[in-house]
Amino acid sequence: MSSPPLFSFRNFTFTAKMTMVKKIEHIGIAVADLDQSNKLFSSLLGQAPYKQENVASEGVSTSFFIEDHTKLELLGATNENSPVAKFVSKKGPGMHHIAFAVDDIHAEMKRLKEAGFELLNEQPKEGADQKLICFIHPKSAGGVLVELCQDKPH
Ligand code: CMX
Repeated sequence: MSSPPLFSFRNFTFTAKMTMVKKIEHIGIAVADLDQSNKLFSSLLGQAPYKQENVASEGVSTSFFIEDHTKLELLGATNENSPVAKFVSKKGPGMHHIAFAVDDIHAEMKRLKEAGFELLNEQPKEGADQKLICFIHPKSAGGVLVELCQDKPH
Protein backbone atom coordinates (compact mmCIF):
# COMPACT_ATOMS: atom_id res chain seq x y z
CA MET A 1 0.00 0.00 0.00
CA SER A 2 1.40 3.43 -0.88
CA SER A 3 2.11 6.02 1.84
CA PRO A 4 -0.36 8.90 2.30
CA PRO A 5 0.73 12.24 0.78
CA LEU A 6 2.42 14.61 3.26
CA PHE A 7 2.48 17.70 1.05
CA SER A 8 2.62 18.85 -2.53
CA PHE A 9 4.97 21.38 -4.08
CA ARG A 10 4.73 22.34 -7.73
CA ASN A 11 3.79 19.06 -9.45
CA PHE A 12 5.37 16.86 -6.84
CA THR A 13 3.50 15.06 -4.09
CA PHE A 14 5.75 13.99 -1.26
CA THR A 15 5.01 10.89 0.78
CA ALA A 16 6.71 9.65 3.94
CA LYS A 17 8.55 6.73 2.38
CA MET A 18 10.22 8.63 -0.47
CA THR A 19 13.99 9.06 -0.38
CA MET A 20 15.11 10.04 -3.84
CA VAL A 21 18.43 11.58 -2.83
CA LYS A 22 20.61 9.13 -0.91
CA LYS A 23 23.28 11.41 0.51
CA ILE A 24 25.52 14.37 -0.23
CA GLU A 25 28.06 12.79 -2.57
CA HIS A 26 30.43 15.75 -2.65
CA ILE A 27 30.74 19.49 -2.22
CA GLY A 28 32.36 21.41 -5.06
CA ILE A 29 34.62 24.36 -4.32
CA ALA A 30 35.68 26.70 -7.10
CA VAL A 31 39.30 27.78 -6.84
CA ALA A 32 41.43 30.30 -8.67
CA ASP A 33 44.65 28.27 -8.61
CA LEU A 34 44.32 24.50 -8.21
CA ASP A 35 47.96 23.88 -7.22
CA GLN A 36 47.84 26.50 -4.50
CA SER A 37 44.42 25.29 -3.33
CA ASN A 38 45.60 21.68 -3.19
CA LYS A 39 48.24 22.82 -0.72
CA LEU A 40 45.79 24.95 1.25
CA PHE A 41 43.18 22.19 1.54
CA SER A 42 45.79 19.48 2.22
CA SER A 43 46.96 21.58 5.10
CA LEU A 44 43.39 22.25 6.27
CA LEU A 45 42.31 18.60 6.04
CA GLY A 46 45.58 16.97 7.05
CA GLN A 47 45.64 14.86 3.90
CA ALA A 48 46.59 15.08 0.25
CA PRO A 49 44.04 14.72 -2.56
CA TYR A 50 43.47 11.05 -3.32
CA LYS A 51 42.63 11.70 -6.95
CA GLN A 52 43.06 14.40 -9.59
CA GLU A 53 41.17 14.41 -12.84
CA ASN A 54 40.71 16.64 -15.85
CA VAL A 55 37.12 16.98 -17.12
CA ALA A 56 37.55 18.54 -20.55
CA SER A 57 33.81 18.75 -21.25
CA GLU A 58 33.32 20.99 -18.18
CA GLY A 59 36.55 22.95 -18.63
CA VAL A 60 37.82 21.99 -15.19
CA SER A 61 40.62 20.20 -13.42
CA THR A 62 39.50 18.57 -10.21
CA SER A 63 41.07 17.29 -7.00
CA PHE A 64 39.20 15.04 -4.62
CA PHE A 65 39.69 14.81 -0.86
CA ILE A 66 38.14 12.53 1.81
CA GLU A 67 37.65 9.32 -0.13
CA ASP A 68 35.27 7.29 2.00
CA HIS A 69 32.79 9.92 3.15
CA THR A 70 31.26 13.06 1.68
CA LYS A 71 34.01 14.19 -0.67
CA LEU A 72 35.40 17.62 -1.27
CA GLU A 73 36.02 18.45 -4.92
CA LEU A 74 38.24 21.40 -5.80
CA LEU A 75 37.50 22.83 -9.23
CA GLY A 76 40.00 24.87 -11.17
CA ALA A 77 39.04 26.27 -14.57
CA THR A 78 41.12 25.08 -17.50
CA ASN A 79 39.85 27.66 -19.97
CA GLU A 80 38.18 31.06 -19.83
CA ASN A 81 34.80 29.71 -21.03
CA SER A 82 34.55 27.29 -18.14
CA PRO A 83 31.59 27.89 -15.79
CA VAL A 84 34.16 27.87 -13.00
CA ALA A 85 36.18 30.68 -14.62
CA LYS A 86 33.01 32.79 -14.82
CA PHE A 87 32.06 31.97 -11.24
CA VAL A 88 35.50 32.84 -9.83
CA SER A 89 35.75 36.06 -11.81
CA LYS A 90 32.30 37.19 -10.57
CA LYS A 91 32.28 35.93 -7.00
CA GLY A 92 35.84 34.84 -6.20
CA PRO A 93 36.74 31.34 -5.01
CA GLY A 94 34.32 29.49 -2.74
CA MET A 95 31.44 27.03 -2.48
CA HIS A 96 30.28 26.22 -5.99
CA HIS A 97 27.85 23.29 -5.85
CA ILE A 98 26.41 20.45 -3.79
CA ALA A 99 26.22 17.04 -5.41
CA PHE A 100 23.58 14.52 -4.38
CA ALA A 101 23.96 10.79 -4.99
CA VAL A 102 21.02 9.12 -6.70
CA ASP A 103 20.42 5.54 -7.80
CA ASP A 104 18.61 6.32 -11.04
CA ILE A 105 19.61 9.65 -12.58
CA HIS A 106 17.13 9.38 -15.45
CA ALA A 107 14.22 8.91 -13.06
CA GLU A 108 15.41 11.76 -10.81
CA MET A 109 15.86 14.11 -13.78
CA LYS A 110 12.33 13.33 -14.92
CA ARG A 111 10.92 13.80 -11.43
CA LEU A 112 12.69 17.11 -10.87
CA LYS A 113 11.81 18.45 -14.31
CA GLU A 114 8.15 17.63 -13.72
CA ALA A 115 8.41 19.36 -10.33
CA GLY A 116 9.53 22.56 -12.07
CA PHE A 117 13.29 22.49 -11.48
CA GLU A 118 15.43 23.77 -14.37
CA LEU A 119 17.76 21.05 -15.56
CA LEU A 120 20.91 22.37 -17.20
CA ASN A 121 21.32 19.28 -19.35
CA GLU A 122 18.59 17.17 -20.95
CA GLN A 123 20.60 13.95 -20.78
CA PRO A 124 23.08 12.80 -18.13
CA LYS A 125 26.67 13.82 -18.91
CA GLU A 126 29.89 12.06 -18.01
CA GLY A 127 31.43 13.78 -14.99
CA ALA A 128 34.53 13.28 -12.88
CA ASP A 129 35.04 10.23 -10.69
CA GLN A 130 33.11 7.72 -12.83
CA LYS A 131 29.76 9.47 -12.50
CA LEU A 132 26.82 10.32 -14.68
CA ILE A 133 25.79 13.85 -13.77
CA CYS A 134 23.15 16.50 -14.27
CA PHE A 135 23.16 20.08 -12.98
CA ILE A 136 20.11 22.02 -11.77
CA HIS A 137 20.08 25.79 -12.18
CA PRO A 138 20.64 27.61 -8.87
CA LYS A 139 17.78 30.01 -9.69
CA SER A 140 15.33 27.10 -9.44
CA ALA A 141 16.98 25.46 -6.41
CA GLY A 142 17.05 28.13 -3.75
CA GLY A 143 20.27 29.77 -4.96
CA VAL A 144 22.29 26.54 -4.82
CA LEU A 145 23.83 24.92 -7.90
CA VAL A 146 22.84 21.26 -7.47
CA GLU A 147 24.47 18.30 -9.17
CA LEU A 148 22.84 14.88 -9.33
CA CYS A 149 25.24 12.02 -9.69
CA GLN A 150 24.92 8.34 -10.21
CA ASP A 151 27.76 5.82 -10.30
CA LYS A 152 28.44 4.96 -13.92
CA PRO A 153 27.25 1.43 -14.69
CA HIS A 154 30.27 -0.87 -15.29
N1 CMX B 1 25.95 28.81 -7.27
C1 CMX B 1 24.95 29.69 -7.01
N2 CMX B 1 24.55 30.65 -7.90
C2 CMX B 1 25.22 30.71 -9.07
C3 CMX B 1 26.27 29.83 -9.39
C4 CMX B 1 26.63 28.86 -8.43
N3 CMX B 1 27.62 27.96 -8.67
N4 CMX B 1 26.73 30.12 -10.64
C5 CMX B 1 25.99 31.16 -11.07
N5 CMX B 1 25.09 31.50 -10.13
C6 CMX B 1 24.09 32.56 -10.22
C7 CMX B 1 24.76 33.89 -10.51
O1 CMX B 1 25.12 34.52 -9.31
C8 CMX B 1 23.68 34.64 -11.24
O2 CMX B 1 22.79 35.20 -10.33
P1 CMX B 1 22.33 36.74 -10.49
O3 CMX B 1 21.54 36.76 -11.78
O4 CMX B 1 21.49 36.98 -9.27
O5 CMX B 1 23.60 37.52 -10.57
C9 CMX B 1 22.95 33.54 -12.01
O6 CMX B 1 23.26 32.31 -11.35
C10 CMX B 1 23.40 33.44 -13.45
O7 CMX B 1 24.79 33.36 -13.39
P2 CMX B 1 25.80 33.76 -14.51
O8 CMX B 1 27.08 34.19 -13.93
O9 CMX B 1 25.16 34.66 -15.51
O10 CMX B 1 26.20 32.41 -15.10
P3 CMX B 1 25.57 31.61 -16.22
O11 CMX B 1 24.12 31.79 -16.35
O12 CMX B 1 26.41 31.83 -17.43
O13 CMX B 1 25.84 30.15 -15.67
C11 CMX B 1 25.16 28.23 -14.57
C12 CMX B 1 25.39 29.72 -14.44
C13 CMX B 1 24.84 27.66 -13.19
C14 CMX B 1 24.01 27.98 -15.53
C15 CMX B 1 26.50 27.59 -15.13
O14 CMX B 1 27.55 27.84 -14.23
C16 CMX B 1 26.39 26.11 -15.36
O15 CMX B 1 25.91 25.67 -16.39
N6 CMX B 1 26.85 25.27 -14.39
C17 CMX B 1 26.79 23.82 -14.52
C18 CMX B 1 28.08 23.23 -15.03
C19 CMX B 1 29.22 23.51 -14.11
O16 CMX B 1 29.15 24.27 -13.17
N7 CMX B 1 30.38 22.83 -14.42
C20 CMX B 1 31.56 22.96 -13.62
C21 CMX B 1 31.68 21.89 -12.57
C22 CMX B 1 31.93 20.53 -13.21
C23 CMX B 1 32.22 19.42 -12.24
O17 CMX B 1 31.78 19.43 -11.08
O18 CMX B 1 32.89 18.45 -12.69
